[in-house]
Amino acid sequence: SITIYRQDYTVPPFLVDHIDLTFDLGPSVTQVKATTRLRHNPESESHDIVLYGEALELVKIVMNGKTLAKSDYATDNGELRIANVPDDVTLVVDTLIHPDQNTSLMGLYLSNGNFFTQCEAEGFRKITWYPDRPDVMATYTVTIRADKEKYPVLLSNGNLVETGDLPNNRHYAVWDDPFRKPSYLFALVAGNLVCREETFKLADGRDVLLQVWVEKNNLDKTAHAMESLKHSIRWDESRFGLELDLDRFMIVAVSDFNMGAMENKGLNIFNTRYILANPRVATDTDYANIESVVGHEYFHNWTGDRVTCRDWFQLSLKEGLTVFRDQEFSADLTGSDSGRAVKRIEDVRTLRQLQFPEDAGPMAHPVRPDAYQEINNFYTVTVYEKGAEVVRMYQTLFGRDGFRKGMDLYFSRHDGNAVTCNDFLAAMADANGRDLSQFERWYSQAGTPRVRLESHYDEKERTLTVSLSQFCPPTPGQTEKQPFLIPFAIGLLDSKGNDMPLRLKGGKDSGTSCILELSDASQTFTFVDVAEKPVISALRNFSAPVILEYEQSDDELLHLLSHDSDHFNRWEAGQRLAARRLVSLTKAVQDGQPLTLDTAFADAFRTVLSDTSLDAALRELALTLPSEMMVAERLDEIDPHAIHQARQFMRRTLAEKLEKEWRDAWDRNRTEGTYRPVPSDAGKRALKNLALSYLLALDNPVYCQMAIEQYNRADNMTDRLAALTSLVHSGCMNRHPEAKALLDDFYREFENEALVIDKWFSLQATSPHAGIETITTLMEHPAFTLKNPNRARSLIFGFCHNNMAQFHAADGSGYEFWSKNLIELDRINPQVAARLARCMDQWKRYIPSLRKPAEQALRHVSEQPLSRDTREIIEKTLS
Ligand code: BAL
Ligand code: ZN
Repeated sequence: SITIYRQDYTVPPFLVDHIDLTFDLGPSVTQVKATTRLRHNPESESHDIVLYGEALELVKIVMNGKTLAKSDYATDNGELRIANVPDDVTLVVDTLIHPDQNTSLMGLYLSNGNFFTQCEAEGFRKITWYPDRPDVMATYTVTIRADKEKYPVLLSNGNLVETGDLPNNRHYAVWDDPFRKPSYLFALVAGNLVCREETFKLADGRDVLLQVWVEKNNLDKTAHAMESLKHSIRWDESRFGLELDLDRFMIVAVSDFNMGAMENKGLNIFNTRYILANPRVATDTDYANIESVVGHEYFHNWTGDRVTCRDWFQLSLKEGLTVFRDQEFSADLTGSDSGRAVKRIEDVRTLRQLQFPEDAGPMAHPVRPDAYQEINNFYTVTVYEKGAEVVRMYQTLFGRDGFRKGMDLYFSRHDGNAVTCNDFLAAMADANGRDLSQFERWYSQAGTPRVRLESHYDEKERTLTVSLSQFCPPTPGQTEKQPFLIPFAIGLLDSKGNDMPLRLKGGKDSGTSCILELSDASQTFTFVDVAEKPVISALRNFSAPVILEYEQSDDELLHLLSHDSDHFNRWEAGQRLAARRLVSLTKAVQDGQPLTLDTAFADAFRTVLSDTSLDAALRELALTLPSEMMVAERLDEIDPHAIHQARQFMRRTLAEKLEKEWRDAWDRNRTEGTYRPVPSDAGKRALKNLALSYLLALDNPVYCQMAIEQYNRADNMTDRLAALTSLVHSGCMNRHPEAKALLDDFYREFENEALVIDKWFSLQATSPHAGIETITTLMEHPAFTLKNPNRARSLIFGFCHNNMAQFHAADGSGYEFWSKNLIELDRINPQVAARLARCMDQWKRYIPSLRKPAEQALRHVSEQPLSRDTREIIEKTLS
């Protein structure tokens, strides 16, 4: 495959002022006519027009009125080049495409008989030949013609300017988008859809039309998406002064979709899973995800659409920034400090669980990658989540006001343009009068930096010296790393647990929390007037995406767990206590030693559980043990079975020792009245359901019965699904026929709710009791299909990615299952397949007995014909 390098960027030889697109829609044949006005780019030395196309049937190209002969242009590897073209050109390109054969879900495709498009990153080239690159921005006029009865609704970006009837029961609509945009933001939807709509008043007094389009049977699940959209509009107005620039803003839900959602200008297209919700079918988590994804796509209108990326290496320019914005949006919407902390903890958990392993594995890449074979493979947790952490660090360094100044300058400089990560950095630097050249390394260097902390308290001098040193391990293609600029938040607790006033030597008072700026390989900071030996609260609120290496004693961690005013670090202390024990328990399992859990630890958990002054949501997070994947991260060699057994042992022991408290928690956190997906109620449900899952670890029929009753009584999906999941995952299901019947009951009840059936597959696929036979049986279920990404993900990813105990079966059957399905899925949908390929990222760290079958499975896949997407992943994983 061809590797594309960031350094090879050249400006486009021709720019497009306007494109006129006409679609004659048919499921098996769609005609596309693209009329483009091109103009030579004075910054380019080339006079060649370069168009990109894939899986297109070219009918003809007409340039300035003359039909081109085959000899007038050259095609090679998806490029069509017309050499030595005059400065001003009108190009008419006629093509045929075949939506019903398009299983890749890129370009124009069908879902439940309706037409949808997905163009990011390079899907527009599956619609017509075009300079499909993000730095070519044009205004669009789109005419859609289709059968009136089958496709009554015809949508595209911008404003609806004309509709009418045509012969043969057809009709048409013309849409005009006055904002210049790259082709990846183009969208078209045609089909039998209905919408919830509202007129909404913007801060400047303008009325805008908001619409959420769905299939008819889903109209009753659109209220939350609409509310989330209105919250998003208000939030961007008040926090960033950014207004909606269109008269109409549309959201469309589609059930076959590769990604979560897509920010097409004025016509966002969403995976149904991030739109549809009512209490019967959606969990608290679904509600929260919908709010954040609706926000995310809406916020892209400024950070992505108005200011876009110069090239795909700059992807994090829009994604890191927009994830940061959606994180802040969700945090602000909770309306409380503890709500903000809950959100922060959840986000950091995702980062550590998914991005840290990526940064330490074969696919490690900088936030701004230097090279790729297939750009789809770089929509990663590094670009998104680590990218968001990088953006967050500007705010940590400059404060909210300084960050806002940087944003304002960024928009005033770059609105309407395609720019780079360095342009964003320069706006932040200039607005705040700082040289940020060192900070740029966060964009250019891959790998998670480790920060080592050592401290010394001088009782006589009453000083505390804190030494910080940093080291970043090598990653593919980057052996040596330069020091990062790391904002390191720190606080000191006295023996009573109170925050101590901070004063750095030679500096002024800095409150009770301050940011140390670590810029050298190692640096020492001295605090003066420190009245007693403090307990250090380090890296508060996770102020930088680093791994902290700081050996604190159990006593110190217990002190932080009980008292830290930084909610994040209270949680962190509990996680460190648990992780430390999980690592030694894992070793004990491996060595055949007896497993034990100390009373001090159980008592600490008991105290948290019983501390009703703490929000239920925070208690739930604190009492959830680090995942198996998190434990694996801390070990040089991964023994999945030992990790699983260690964690199960700890869960069961905590269940036994805290049985009474778990019971109380289950009893006292029932929510009253009608279901509301608000943080306070959701937190209670989460704690109650965590309690239930601990109790079920006790293998006591009383608790099985309790779960069955919760299932039967539940008036919402959160409680129902939690009960069912606990029953299945605890093994209760296998021992009690009454419990087993619930799984069938659940299926029958929700047979017509695809998203709930996804949950049904996924909860079984992730069960520690689900061996390869169970999974194979589920694959044969009539409701299973590889063609629908959500369904494929629910079962196959559920098993391969979220069922460590079973996927790593000693006989290699899990890996064989993976390779077989990967090969099949790759023929249908390369993008989704390449994600599945990532399940083996860590194989070199498995214990030797697993490494062998893992390598076999990988080699078997690599010997097949593969898409560019999957090939890139497999080769990097094997190298
Ligand atoms: N731009 C792809 C989907 C998203 O990040 O919003
Ligand atoms: Zn995004």
